Amino acid sequence: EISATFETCLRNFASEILPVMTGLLSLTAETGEIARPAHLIEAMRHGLLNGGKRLRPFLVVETASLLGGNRPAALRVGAALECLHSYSLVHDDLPAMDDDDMRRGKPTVHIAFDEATAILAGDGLLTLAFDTIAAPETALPDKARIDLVLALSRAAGIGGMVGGQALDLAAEKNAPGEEGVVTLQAMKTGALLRFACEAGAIIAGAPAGDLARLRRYGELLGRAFQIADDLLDITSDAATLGKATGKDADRGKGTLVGLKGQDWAVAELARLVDEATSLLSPYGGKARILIEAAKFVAARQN
Ligand code: GRG
Repeated sequence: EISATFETCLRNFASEILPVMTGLLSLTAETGEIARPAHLIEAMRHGLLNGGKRLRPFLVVETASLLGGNRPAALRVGAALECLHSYSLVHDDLPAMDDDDMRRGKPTVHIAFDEATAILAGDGLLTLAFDTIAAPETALPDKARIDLVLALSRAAGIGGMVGGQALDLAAEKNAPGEEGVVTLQAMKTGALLRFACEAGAIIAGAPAGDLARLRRYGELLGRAFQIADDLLDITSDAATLGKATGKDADRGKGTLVGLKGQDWAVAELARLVDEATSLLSPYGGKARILIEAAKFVAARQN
């Protein structure tokens, strides 16, 4: 089960990261900009600041902290990653993709504004992520900032999230087998979670061994996140049984839970948490919060 202390930690963290994200959307002298379209900024604020668990920035900051990284820098990199994650949600909700009206308990950006503005707000958030990491205010050595930009480009790009989304859309016509599902999920949702954990090691300037260990931890977390997400879809579909749409009925087909069953999924979640726990054992008590994070991801209810 999830510890109440961990949930409090995550909520407190969400309050800590909020002003950092808000700051990214306010005009500063350094950027040399003359003007910004106010309605576009409003739409970006709507997509970025309206709730969310802030799990990815939490992982950046906690993995950096485990390895002695600079906290203000980790907060900025975490905020950048949340900009990129929020962009993916804004675009995923568009009529051409998942066509959702609600996100994080509020109307989606294209409902609250309009479709063209939602596309641009997503583009703006994506670009802002890289601006934020590269900017000198992210007080890290040049090498670390370049490594972060490169790692995030790869996690978010054609070999990562965007490629995974394309495979997912293709899977609607041509159902993939187990291996195909694992690959597409590792790309679509796993890559950003893995980046979050490796970012902490890059920020801390950690040795290759720690980097590899945290990448692996991020991979395990990504798998657990996706299986938990598939289980949540099934339980939420069961809750709305009778008024299920065609889209709802399709869910589960292209997932590991759909292919291997709920009992397998529950056992696999426990196995992934165990593997994450032993992976982090060299760090002793310092890694406790990351072990709690793995348990939270496996057992989350939203
Ligand atoms: C449109 C380029 C593009 C990519 C979309 C990540 C993604 C790819 C789409 C999101 C669709 C979706 C609901 C995937 C399931 C996993 C997921 C990313 C859920 C949302 O993440 P949470 O639970 O959300 O961390 P919060 O709101 O807490 O940030």
